Amino acid sequence: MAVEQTLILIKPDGLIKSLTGNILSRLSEAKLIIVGAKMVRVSRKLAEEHYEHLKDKPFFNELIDYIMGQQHNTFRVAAFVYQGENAIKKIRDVVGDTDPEKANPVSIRGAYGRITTSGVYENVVHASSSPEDAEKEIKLWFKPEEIVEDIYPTKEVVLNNVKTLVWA
Ligand code: IDP
Ligand code: MG
Repeated sequence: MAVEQTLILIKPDGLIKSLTGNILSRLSEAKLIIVGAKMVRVSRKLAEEHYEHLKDKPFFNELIDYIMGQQHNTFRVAAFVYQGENAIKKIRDVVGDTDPEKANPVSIRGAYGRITTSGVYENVVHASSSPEDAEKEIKLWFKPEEIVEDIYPTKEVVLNNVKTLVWA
């Protein structure tokens, strides 16, 4: 089985409900290692790039507001990169289905998610769903220096006379 990386976000509803510790405990059941972790203030640009594949959906604008924290008045998400064998599926199993009503009640989304009256699924966490998505998402949310292992190729560029490492 291949060693994979996966991006986890604790969305604004997860933070405001004080579920951070609980979610991290649940994720630890997957027996993976954390190779990156930080708090992020989500710009509209980052939100739109992250959810680019959903831009034609009727709930897209609301989804962008949601991940930016507009609905919960808490303008941050917690971002983590987990690594290990079969990491993507192991984490998705603990996280549960996209729709909190369909998610297994013992999964994170089944236990803590809800469907708002306006329609967006407030499902507490994001988890990458394929190796391709994981790579795209991790490169979007993290700089190479913020990950404690060499997971993807990097290159050195000079920005304002300072040598900086970026994703190749
Ligand atoms: P995922 O988060 O399980 O990978 P995606 O299809 O990538 O699911 O959707 C991203 C996010 O958009 C979901 O986590 C959820 O918050 C929201 N979403 C997805 N599908 C729907 C829907 O049909 N109605 C309302 N919100 C949705
Ligand atoms: Mg997805």
